[in-house]
Amino acid sequence: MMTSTTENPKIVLHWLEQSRSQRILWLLEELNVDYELKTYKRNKLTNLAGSQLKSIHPLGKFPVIEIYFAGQDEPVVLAESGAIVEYLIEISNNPTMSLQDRENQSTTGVQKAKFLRLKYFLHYAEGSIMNVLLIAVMITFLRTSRVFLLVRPLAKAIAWQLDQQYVKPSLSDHLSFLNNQVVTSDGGFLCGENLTGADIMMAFPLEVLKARGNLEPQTYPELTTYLERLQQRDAYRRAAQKISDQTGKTSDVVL
Ligand SMILES: N[C@@H](CCC(=O)N[C@@H](CS)C(=O)NCC(=O)O)C(=O)O
Repeated sequence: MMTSTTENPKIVLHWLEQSRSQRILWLLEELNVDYELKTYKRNKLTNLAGSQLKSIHPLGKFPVIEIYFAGQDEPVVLAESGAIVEYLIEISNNPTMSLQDRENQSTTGVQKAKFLRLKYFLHYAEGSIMNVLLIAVMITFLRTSRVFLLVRPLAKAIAWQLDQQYVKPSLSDHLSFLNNQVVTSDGGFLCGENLTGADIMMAFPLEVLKARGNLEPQTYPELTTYLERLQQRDAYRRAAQKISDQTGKTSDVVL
């Protein structure tokens, strides 16, 4: 039974299959935070979520958490996985993951540089690499959608051009950059020897890259091993198990 206080509010996670929501479920398991899970399915034809979540948040995008503070009738609704990750980490008082502690303890230039690296990746995941991946998804859509026969060659030509001129070179830059970041991180994680919010945020785009065949083990060996290391964590597996128990499906990405 979940009780709600100001420090330990009740958390409800709205989770969409094969989506970014999985990173929040994984984080909740890592932090050992009590939560309630509500699962949703994608539309089989459009692969979208439709309006299922719009009564909770007007944009209807996943993940969303509802935060029930003691003494308040209405929950606070929080969207954006980066904001959710930062918030959950702060309320859990996890000493190795807390951003606040890290910032306060950063007195030397080296510590400040490490803190800023973590901040950077918390934003980079949604602000940079996911944008390129979204365009890659649109290209696949252009190539495979059932547009009128007459415009099909045009759609394919646009897709090819976008892929060659923008997506392929961009993804190659991002993957080389990330592989190098893993090599220089001074530990098994993206920002050192402990798991941080940066790893939670980055697992999803890396899983998409792997599923699409862009993350090739021969070309990016350290990045590949890093992702496998994340996927082998107990909390990561517990989160995956939770999904298969509750929905009978896997939590794999589809993008
Ligand atoms: N930047 C947002 C992106 C949210 C987002 O686009 N979520 C996708 C899931 S991966 C979604 O809800 N898609 C369903 C739809 O668009 O209908 C975040 O990080 O939370």
